[in-house]
Parts: sequence; C-alpha cells; structure tokens
Amino acid sequence: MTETSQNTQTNTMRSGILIEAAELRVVSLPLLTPFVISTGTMTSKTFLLLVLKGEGLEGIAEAVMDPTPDYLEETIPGAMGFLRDVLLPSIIGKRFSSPYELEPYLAPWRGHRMSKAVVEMAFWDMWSKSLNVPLKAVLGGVRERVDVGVSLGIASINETLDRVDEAVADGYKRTKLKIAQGHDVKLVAAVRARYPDIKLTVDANTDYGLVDLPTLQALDEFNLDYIEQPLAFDDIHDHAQVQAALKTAICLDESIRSASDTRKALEMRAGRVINIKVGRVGGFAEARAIHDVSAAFGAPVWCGGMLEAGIGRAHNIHLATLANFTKPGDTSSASRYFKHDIINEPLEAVHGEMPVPSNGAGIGVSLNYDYLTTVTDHFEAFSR
Ligand code: OSB
Ligand code: MG
Repeated sequence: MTETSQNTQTNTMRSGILIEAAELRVVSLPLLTPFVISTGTMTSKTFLLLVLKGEGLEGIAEAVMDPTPDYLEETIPGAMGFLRDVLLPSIIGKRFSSPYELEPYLAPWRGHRMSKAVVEMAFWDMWSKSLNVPLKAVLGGVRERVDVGVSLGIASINETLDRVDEAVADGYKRTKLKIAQGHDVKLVAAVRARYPDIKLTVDANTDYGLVDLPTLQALDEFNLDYIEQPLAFDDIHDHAQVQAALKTAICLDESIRSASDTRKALEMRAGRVINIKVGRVGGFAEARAIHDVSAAFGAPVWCGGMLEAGIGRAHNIHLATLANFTKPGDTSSASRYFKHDIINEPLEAVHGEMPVPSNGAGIGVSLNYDYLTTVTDHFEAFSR
C-alpha cells in the first residue's frame, strides 16, 4: 500500500467535514434605485453573511431576513442571537458527511427557517467544494443556464413603463410588477396597452383581503401569468377562495414555508404556482422537497429573490437548474441592483438567461474580501 492510499483510507475512516470555525457579518450594500413594495421601501440591502470554515474549505451563504420583520417574522438582530447562542455552537467542532446530517441540529427548533437556511446553504457549498463538483450537481440540477425575469418595484405609471421598456429591450423572459391597493388596475392596464403579449405577472406582497375580490377580478382580465401573494403572509385558506373566483393562477410566496405547506396549499387549490426562495424555507433540502411536491401536483415552480447580493444570487441560480423550475425566476443581473457586488464574478443575464456561475466548485463565485470589508457593519468570529 502506498502512502497516499493509506492517507485516503484514514480520511475515509474519519469521514465527514469538520466545521472548525465560522464568521458572521452584517453587510450593507447601497441599492442603485430604492426598491418599493406594498410593505415598504428599501434603499439599501442589509444582510447576514455566514462563512463556515474547516479542512481548508469555506462554505458561504447569505441569509434573507431583513433588519425589521416586514416580509416575514425573522429579523437580523434575532437571527444573530439565534445563530450566535444556539445554531453555530451546536455544529462547530462536529463532522458532517452531507448536509442531511445537519437536520437533527436544525429541525428541533420552531420557525427560524431563514436562520437555519443560511447554515444549511453554507454547508451545501462546503460539501460540494469538498467533492469538487458544482453545487447544482449535488442538487440534481439539469440546466446550464436559467431563465430569468425582472421584479419592478412600485413607481409611477410613466416610470414603470420606462422600466418595462428596458426589461423588454434586455430580453428578460418575464416582467413582474409590484402592486398595492390603489396602485394596481390602472398600472397593469397601461403596461398591457403597450405590451399586449409579454409574459406579465403582479406581486401584491399581501396587500389585499377577501373584500378586495373585485380588484383581483379586474386584474383577472389582463392575461397575467399569475397573481403573486394577494392575501396575508400566514394565509392559505382564503387564497383558495380567491383562486376559485379567478381564471388567473395564484402564486404563493410568503405563505409557503415548507413542503407540508405546499401540499396543503395545492390540495386546497389555494394557488397553482409556487415561488421557492431557498432562504425562506430553511435551505436546499426543504426547497427541493417543495419542488418535488409541486411537481407531483403538476404545479410549476420558480425561484424567487430577496434582492440578494452575489452569494445569495449564486445559490438561487444553482437551485433554479432543477427540472420543475419551468417559470422564469427573479435572479436578474446584479448590476441592476448594485454598483459593486461582494463577489469577484459578474452575475449578468444574457437575453434573459443567467449562466450558472462556475468559477470553481460549489457556488462557483468567490468573495471580494477587500470590498466586503468596506461594507461590513458588524463582524463576529466563532471557533471551538
Ligand atoms: O416578494 O418576491 C418578493 C424583494 C423583497 C421582498 C420580497 C420580494 C422581493 C422581490 C425582489 O420581488 C426579487 C429580486 O429581484 O430579488
Ligand atoms: Mg413575492
């Protein structure tokens, strides 16, 4: 036996990747244009960035909770505490042979899916790097590039028309208009008048109730591909009533936290399309389970976004290579959001197609530590 094969055998016996340390940062990137949705306005993107370290590898992920609980319940300060006091101490110093082995450390805790996701996603990156394969290979992805559209924040009708012109000229495969009460039917009518045939959707981010059915029925006349999350963030039941009254498909975003939610929603016909955000649902294992349940019901899925910087965008693109992601996702070019990204590789769509990043194994992008340092508001390091 050669020395090399002896070493290999030793490594196999001590199987799994040892998580030796972690770094947690709060990062704040200015947005080129304020992003307005029914729940509020974002002028910068503030997020948690986690780096797991061990065996000479780094696993990196972005968390999607905001500073305040305006999309879902989790917040950056809350997640910092949960990660610092509970999740990170429970995994640092342990070996994991696959991301599935993290489950016993994550599943017992209620909620906190965004906090769990950032740990799980960072380990998927680390694991695929240890196997020297792209993340999409271990996820079971089938595409080299993914179809993407734009998500246009709330603005005046004229400003929105300009932004739609730009998206169409750039070749994006779908245009999503953010809507809110009083900023809906006229806006959609104006865009449809100019573009009768583009793939068009709207996203209400929970701004309507059952009493607003007449407005939703008015939107039903514009041949939209779907109406995203019209009702409350924690509702499934009432969405079924709205879906029964519309020709247009309802797409659920905020309401879907798990594969179990997905099964219930599709059984109840609360919608016909599912928006999967890996960072919202607790990680790739759950995202894939949602993808599979949806496929079993014949419901298409697409990959949503949370204005992520480059690390989160890379994770999203790898996820969207799975077979049932048949509708265009929200991962448009990073340069639409940020002057400088925190990664070295540009993530730019070409004719509405986003190539899967492939600079090395795992997520296929690398942190620009020099720039990252200048946009880091807070830093904490953890080790054994
Ligand atoms: O509902 O999909 C949403 C951004 C922040 C919060 C919620 C949502 C969004 C987006 C942006 O639509 C999608 C993106 O470009 O990342
Ligand atoms: Mg949405």
